[in-house]
Amino acid sequence: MKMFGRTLLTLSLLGAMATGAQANDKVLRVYNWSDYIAPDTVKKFEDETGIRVTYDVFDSNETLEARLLAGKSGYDIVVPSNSFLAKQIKAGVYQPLDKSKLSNWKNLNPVLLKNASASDPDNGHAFPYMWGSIGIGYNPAKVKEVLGTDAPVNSWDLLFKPENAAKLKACGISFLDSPTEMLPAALHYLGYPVNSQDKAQIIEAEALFMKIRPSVAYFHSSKYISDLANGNICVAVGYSGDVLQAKARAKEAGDKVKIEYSIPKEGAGSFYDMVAIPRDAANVDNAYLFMNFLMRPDIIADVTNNIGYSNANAAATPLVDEAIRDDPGSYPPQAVMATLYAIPDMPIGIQRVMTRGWTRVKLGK
Ligand code: N2P
Repeated sequence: MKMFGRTLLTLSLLGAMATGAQANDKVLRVYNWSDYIAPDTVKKFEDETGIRVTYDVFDSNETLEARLLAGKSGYDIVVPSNSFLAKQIKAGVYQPLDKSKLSNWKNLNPVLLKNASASDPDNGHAFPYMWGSIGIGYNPAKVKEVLGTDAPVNSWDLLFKPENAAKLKACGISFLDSPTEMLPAALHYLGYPVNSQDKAQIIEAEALFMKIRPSVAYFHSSKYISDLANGNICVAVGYSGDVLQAKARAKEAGDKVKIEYSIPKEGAGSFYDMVAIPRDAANVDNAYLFMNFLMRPDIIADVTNNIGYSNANAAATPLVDEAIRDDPGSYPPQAVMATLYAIPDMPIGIQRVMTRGWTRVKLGK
């Protein structure tokens, strides 16, 4: 009997330890783009589930990829762009999705799912979170001051013509720090395929950047939001929603600075950012809960309403603020959509060529 009692005690102790372990397991580690979620999204998830979230941010696919390929990233949820996804799936970086754990999958936009399936057949590893374009954020007053009223703000000429860039230097130009997104913009401008693997063409794209390099204040993929908003720079090549955030911040700060976003008439790059679970994630069940949470129309509409990016959730559209739905930067009209090209998925060897070229551009030699 005593023995039995002790066994019971042992069992209940083990039970308590297991519960304790489970309590510690109520954690989730998320690695997302900066400025890419509503201020209270994570807190709402924590309050509803009791799961504690560690939320870290990056601002380029290149940074995320380096973490993922090194292995043991420690993250349970990551958000690569579709242009990096296919390669990473092949490298075995992600777990296949168990859609039976994602009851809200039905809310996703089938057209966008189909588009995203080009990098992930049957959407087997990831779902689209937000999408956007890579265009030009600018301060109309300052641009007019240096280039006059005819400044080609609706064309890549604004920056790729060295004489324009040289004048804009006075008020500040920035580009994204991403070879895989910026070199295709130059290739496109030069009339080459955006997914060119021809090294001579890539070198020409690099040379185009070299010509305007002395006029560029910096290459960075998140700093431009506040710099545009507070008037420190006047033109930034950036992500659609980030420029819209700059516009909103400038407005909140007293409306002295005005910011606009333009998708150049020659066309611009577009991306889907995809939510996925790394192969070695430690908290897979919690990752599914978070994914399903992000697929809720009320949650994801609130994210869009805060960050200005279009989400990929059809059921959420009626909940998106009309001002955002009507903003051609967030939801471009069909004719503009037709000019967008997908940021290409480049083989690793070409990606390396681009990265080396980009390092030279940034160094200016
Ligand atoms: C958020 C940028 C996300 C869009 N700051 C780039 N994929």
